[in-house]
Amino acid sequence: MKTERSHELFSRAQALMPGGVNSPVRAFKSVGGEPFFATRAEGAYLFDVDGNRYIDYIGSWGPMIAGHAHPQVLAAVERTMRDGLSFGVPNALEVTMAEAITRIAPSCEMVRMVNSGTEATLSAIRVARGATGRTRIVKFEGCYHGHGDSFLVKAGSGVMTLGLPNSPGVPAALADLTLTLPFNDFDAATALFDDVGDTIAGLIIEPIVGNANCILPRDGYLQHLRALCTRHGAVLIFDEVMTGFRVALGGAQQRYGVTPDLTTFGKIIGGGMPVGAYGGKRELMAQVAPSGPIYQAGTLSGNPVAMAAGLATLALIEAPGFHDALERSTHALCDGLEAAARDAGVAFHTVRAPGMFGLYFREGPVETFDDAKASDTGRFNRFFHAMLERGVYLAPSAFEAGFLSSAHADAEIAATITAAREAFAIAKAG
Ligand code: KE4
Repeated sequence: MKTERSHELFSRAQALMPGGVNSPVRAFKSVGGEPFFATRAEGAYLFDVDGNRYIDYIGSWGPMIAGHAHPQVLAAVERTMRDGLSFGVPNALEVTMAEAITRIAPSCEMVRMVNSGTEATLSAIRVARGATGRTRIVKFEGCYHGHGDSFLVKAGSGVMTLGLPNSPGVPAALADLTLTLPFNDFDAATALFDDVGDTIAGLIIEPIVGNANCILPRDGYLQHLRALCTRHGAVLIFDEVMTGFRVALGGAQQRYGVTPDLTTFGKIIGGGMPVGAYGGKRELMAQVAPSGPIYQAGTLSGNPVAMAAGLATLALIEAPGFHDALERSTHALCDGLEAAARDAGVAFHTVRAPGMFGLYFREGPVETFDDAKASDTGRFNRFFHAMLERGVYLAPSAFEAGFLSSAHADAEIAATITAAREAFAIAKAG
């Protein structure tokens, strides 16, 4: 596989940007080797500077649920940008976006647009702290909520990928206000709330964990956390930056029938442009400036071009049957990979949710962070590179989820499984 031009670009990049990238997980640190540099993307495919084509199971880490460069999204961007790129005053598309989010996720009576998932989660815990007057937050080991100081405690995604227990630069006084729980452990959650529940401002969770590989909530677990937060007056925050609009149109809260007090969004609602959002109960959101004292702001929040890209993407995924089809293709992919692994005699397990999946080189089930960590990362890394050489781009970390789009059709899934048959043998050989 030709990699000369990517190599040359990466050499230049490393002298100019930390690790040669603008986001750590892109650097291939945990899987080894060097990242490829993309030139363009279309549908289910990425193309790199050396002329290689990949079936893309990352989709820019979630936004590209309708496939890359969808004509309707591009047309909306082109149409909108001709009237100006940013106004710094309200524009009608912000209202349309707020109407769409509050309609699709009715737990959000009010919403505020921001520019990233990190901004959304930072703001949500500030609202929880401001509204309750309490200071402690609860997060879950392995969950990632962006790079806000309070979240870089036993976090997942790139923090875990790089094996960073917690990040330097986060004052201990602040980190001490973040309590962590093991995901899917009912008793640990009950014990913590019984002990200090009345000091907890908010609990933030990925309702389906997508940043420690992929882990589903056990039956009743989200309901259990809902009851604990209600009983102790803590704000329940669903971080749906990844799951929102993906695992169901209304996200994990619709799929599991649990209503959070606040929800954070990102990725899909920007359609590839920088967008995040947070929203929830009116009594909480009304406390955000300028209607209330809890401050949060952003120069480009609600940017018309970003709103146009997000709204065009939401219009595509609201099509009847969109998520059913996405769920079917996710199962087809994972069933095929598991069959290929069985034929190769490799211990392998997949965790699935509509449009997202986790690959584990171990027998199932995988229901906790410790289960996820017991996967054979050496085999994953060899599998990753064998698949890349065969034109399939998986998450460059054993601790990330993969993503499908509506552009991943039978042909792409069949080609992926064909590549996997060889890649499993290579992974096993060591
Ligand atoms: P951003 O600030 O990266 O837009 O969103 C942070 C975030 C918040 N919450 C959840 C559940 C998330 O998954 C993320 C970001 N996801 C990672 C992928 N694991 C983004 C990829 C990256 O860091 O480059």
